[in-house]
Amino acid sequence: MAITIALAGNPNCGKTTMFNALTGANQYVGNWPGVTVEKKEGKVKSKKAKGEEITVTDLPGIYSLSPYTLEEVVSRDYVLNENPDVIIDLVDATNIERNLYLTTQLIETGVPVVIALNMADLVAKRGIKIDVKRLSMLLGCPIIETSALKQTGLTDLIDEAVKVAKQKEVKLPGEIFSKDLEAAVDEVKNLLPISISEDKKRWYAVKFLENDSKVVENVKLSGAASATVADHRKKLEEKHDDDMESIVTDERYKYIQKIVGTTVQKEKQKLTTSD
Ligand code: BGO
Repeated sequence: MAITIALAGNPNCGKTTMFNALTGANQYVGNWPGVTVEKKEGKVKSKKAKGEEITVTDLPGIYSLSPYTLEEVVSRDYVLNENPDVIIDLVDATNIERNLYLTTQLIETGVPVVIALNMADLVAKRGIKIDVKRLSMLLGCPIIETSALKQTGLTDLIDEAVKVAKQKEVKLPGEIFSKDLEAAVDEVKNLLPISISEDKKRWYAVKFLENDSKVVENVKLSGAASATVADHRKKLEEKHDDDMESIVTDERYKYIQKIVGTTVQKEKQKLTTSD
């Protein structure tokens, strides 16, 4: 079976180092269609691939799947329209809260995600403790600790990605937002056209609530459905006294803080000696 992996992550999370470590010299560089953003693809080196034909597409480094930069649009179009078998989401474990913001969006796209918790060597060195099993359980996706620099965990990462790619069912995320927002997401899901597959509905519902320009332009809703979405948006904005995008961002960060609070013990504070 030929397997396609999308490699996603924030800028500076170690994606280039990881891509090079996985693919070695088997790389092809081009551009994403219609834009001057570099596209890199490669085949996973055979020792790690264990006989499978695995292609890795390196997505541009991004912080979010919003529609504001070319890099974000290229990444989300690839994930939503090209249907890779699995996303490897590279998370810089030394900067976990910021990196998990993208993770919470990737797991909504309906494409299975495996997290590579990268910079494991720095985590150990700095004495940061992460309950990986619990974090994996809370996020609902497998996590493999890696160091792209020291090339550790890479075979396990590819094994896990292949395993997940071969599973037919996608595990969708549990509740991330507060009750009222989750209820609105559920109702908007029911208004989406049948062209949107069940596993992608959550991502599109959130985007319709945010009034995401590209989604509104590309996915046509009936007049009545659009009015219902606008009504949900208005009620939530009034209740939270904020605009919808900020509400969603805040709630993602609150969710991340909650799960990081019970799974990550930050580095010990250095004691300063006063003289
Ligand atoms: C420099 N562990 C450690 N310790 N470092 C890592 C790891 C890891 O697992 N993975 C990556 N790095 P990119 P993006 C650098 O370049 O792959 C390091 O943006 C330096 N350079 O070596 O470029 C990696 O593609 C001088 O560090 O990330 C790189 O995602 C001093 O993380 C940086 C210190 O990796 C970003 C580091 C001249």
